[in-house]
Amino acid sequence: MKAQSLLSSVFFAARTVSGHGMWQRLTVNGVDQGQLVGINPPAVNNPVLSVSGASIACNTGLKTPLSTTVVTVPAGAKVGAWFEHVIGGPQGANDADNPIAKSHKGPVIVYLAKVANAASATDYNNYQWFKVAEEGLNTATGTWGVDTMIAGNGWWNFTMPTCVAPGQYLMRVELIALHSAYAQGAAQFYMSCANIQVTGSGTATGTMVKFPGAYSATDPGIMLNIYSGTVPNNGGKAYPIPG
Ligand SMILES: *[C@@H]1O[C@H](CO)[C@@H](O)[C@H](O)[C@H]1NC(C)=O
Ligand SMILES: [Cu+2]
Repeated sequence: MKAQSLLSSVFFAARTVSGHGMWQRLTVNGVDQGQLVGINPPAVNNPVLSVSGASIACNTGLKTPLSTTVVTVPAGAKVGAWFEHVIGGPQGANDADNPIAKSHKGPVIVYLAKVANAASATDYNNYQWFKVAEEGLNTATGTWGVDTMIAGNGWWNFTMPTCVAPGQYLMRVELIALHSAYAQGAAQFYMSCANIQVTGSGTATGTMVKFPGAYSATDPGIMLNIYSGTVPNNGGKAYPIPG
């Protein structure tokens, strides 16, 4: 009994450390911009757990030196966001937790914040963010944004809306893992921010939020039990995407 509980706690610890992932590469209209180019993920793949701390904006413990490359994204472009288990991927087919552990069900959400100079923009908590893309739960199939990303070998793609006004932005791509979110403070937030220049003739900006500020620990999309028995389908109910 003792040995068994020790074994299961070791197993649990290993899962906790190894199951995470992070966004660390992007493509624009199919053109690969290169790993860690124009994008600043954390050095370690641990999730952010507090929605009220500074880290909820663009993560913490960022890999250095920060990339100052600014990636051009035409409004209307197809953008690919690539998640991997750790920095230094791809991890190969025998890493069952690449790009992230399959238990990590939840949405993928993309925000932009207008900045004066994306290459040097690090005042993350003071920017005004608006949402440009999201994928939550498909209640018909029981699949989440994370499932789309895993099925795409780490790629989660979206279209930059044509209406986005040209200029320099930080682009925040976020994955929220909800497997433990039945407890307050246990939803796992995985995000990185990229430096981009949007081109085009759009004029729009969306509804603005700040990080921290956009989320509350008890939001219905942040503190919830997604399981129906053992099935992580939110009981077939609509999932309210945060933000
Ligand atoms: C998503 O983008 C990646 C990288 O550009 C591409 O290889 C992949 O085919 C795209 N997936 C879908 C479903 O369009
Ligand atoms: Cu995890």
